[in-house]
Amino acid sequence: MVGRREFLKSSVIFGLGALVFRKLKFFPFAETSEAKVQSRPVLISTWRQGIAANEMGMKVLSEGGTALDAVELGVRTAEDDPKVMSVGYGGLPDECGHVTLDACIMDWQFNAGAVAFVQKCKNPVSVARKVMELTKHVFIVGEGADRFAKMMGFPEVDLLTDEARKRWLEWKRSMSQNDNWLSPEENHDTIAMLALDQQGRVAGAVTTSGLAWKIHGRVGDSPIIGAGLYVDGEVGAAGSTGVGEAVIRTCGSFLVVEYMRNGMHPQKAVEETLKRVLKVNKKWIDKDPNFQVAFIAVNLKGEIGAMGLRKGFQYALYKDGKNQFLDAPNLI
Ligand code: SD4
Repeated sequence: MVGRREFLKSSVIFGLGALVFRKLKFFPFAETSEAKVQSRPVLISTWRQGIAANEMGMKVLSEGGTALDAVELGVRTAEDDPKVMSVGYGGLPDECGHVTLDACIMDWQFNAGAVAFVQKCKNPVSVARKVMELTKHVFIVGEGADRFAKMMGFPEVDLLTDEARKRWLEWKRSMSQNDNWLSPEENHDTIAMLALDQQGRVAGAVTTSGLAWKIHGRVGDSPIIGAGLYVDGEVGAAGSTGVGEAVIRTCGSFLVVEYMRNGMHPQKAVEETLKRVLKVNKKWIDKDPNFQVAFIAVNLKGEIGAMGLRKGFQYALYKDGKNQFLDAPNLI
């Protein structure tokens, strides 16, 4: 027979075990003693359009939405704005004059969705979320992605605005042997957005029209899980902007998250990742003074990281009730 003392002891052990199991296994995002909350919620987004995205994200959170809702609706503000010419409707086209959009989204439980080479829908991030929530797939591209978007009820839209067409014609007219085709000078403003909500759930989204004047069919890092975005509910999230090829070669966002998993502060994690990007891509970076890559990151404590390879990377940070537009430090 089990004595009363024995029974109590095993109940306590079982109870503690269940608590640990619950926290680590099913609610890895729940607060643990190491992941003491610094400040929540936290929203961080790349470039100037990050301000509006964060604003929207905070509204979504204050109305009871999750981190995932916040990033989806946050980045849609850039997709919908034709003045943001590197994202969504009004984005600059490829060399053939076609606007092709890429996006992805990921939550704190390794659910992920992505679309690339979308040409008829202005909100690829929401299509990516449908891929994530309604299919067994992660990534749908091209005609299939447009077809899927249509099936999901997204209206078909002509993404090329007059302004974007004008810019494309000017580029065509001024093409020469020496022009810096695909130079990132033209190519800022992909939006990557990360959110840590009040409950400690972390999520991210990235959406872009990619590098302007790219070869028809080219896809960059932005919709690639692990490159343009990575989220781990036990660790945090990271997202990127800049020359996608350089980020793909290093699995950039995944690397940032892995560095954080190994105990690095997000700022150190983005710096170490940029060092890797520089090492791997040196022959291209040395040749082009505009070659830019940048990362943002957040961990479960609400600590953030942001850094560009070169000077000029800016980001928006909503933290402690303030939405600020900030200059990030640079590596070189
Ligand atoms: C791409 N990473 O397609 C994107 C471009 C970008 O800021 O981020 N521009 O490679």
